[in-house]
Amino acid sequence: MISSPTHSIRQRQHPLIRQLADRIEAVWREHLDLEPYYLPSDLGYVEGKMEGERIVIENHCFQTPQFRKLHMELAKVGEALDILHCVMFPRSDYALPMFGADIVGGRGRLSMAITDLSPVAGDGLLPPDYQEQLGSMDALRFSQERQFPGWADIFSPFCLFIHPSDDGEGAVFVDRVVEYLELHCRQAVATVATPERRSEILAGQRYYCDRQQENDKTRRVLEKAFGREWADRYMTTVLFDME
Ligand code: BLA
Repeated sequence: MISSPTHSIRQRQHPLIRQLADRIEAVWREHLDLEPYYLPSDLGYVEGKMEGERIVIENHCFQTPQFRKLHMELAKVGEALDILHCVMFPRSDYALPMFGADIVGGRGRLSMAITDLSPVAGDGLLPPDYQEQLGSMDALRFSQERQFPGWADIFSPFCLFIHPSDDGEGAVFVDRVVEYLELHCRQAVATVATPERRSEILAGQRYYCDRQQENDKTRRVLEKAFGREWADRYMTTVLFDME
């Protein structure tokens, strides 16, 4: 395992993953006041071996006045698996939902794409402004929606979870991820802190992270390359950590 970047894996990712990574960073830069966020130094860039295939993980992190951590991760497992993972963790005095996206592809095709603005409020609902704006977006139809696993009770009714049938659908999906992200950034900078809701928000974020940590598919990829202990540390301190 090494932890010093040689060169970015972005250029070698599926074109839609590369494009989404660039667009996510552009939206963040346009709307938010970005400051660096430092991961433990051995976890920013990591390489491992999985059944003879090289796995490379590259993390990009920032913080802002509204967000404790903006995290985008690009991962590549040999030629078989390209992954983009992104989560925005609001500070606990901002009653904001969790933006999340996970796109998996490989061998030139996308196999899974999910994005959501997930509620963390005690009533389980998105703030009214979010419901209104998400509800007024054109409904999209994808040819193959995917079935949610059992742990996925954290997602909102606006969650998109699909198997893109081709790059055309993939591109429609990517555009919608960017729309969710822009909505979220505009809302976030207009949101007033509510420190009195801190314990409610922390409980909601804790529930979100606990459920996400039950994703065996992610865990298995990491365990095979880095072992059980490392995978657990990574899932609880990098992918889904708490304030
Ligand atoms: C599924 N996530 C997956 C899959 C892989 C990963 C390989 C299976 C793809 C498939 O079934 O076609 C892998 N994702 C990773 C890895 C990392 C990663 C290795 O981030 C990190 C190194 N997952 C998230 C976020 C969401 C999410 C933010 O990280 C949602 C907002 C959801 N991923 C999610 C869901 C599945 C998935 C719901 C399907 C799980 C299932 O079908 O059991």
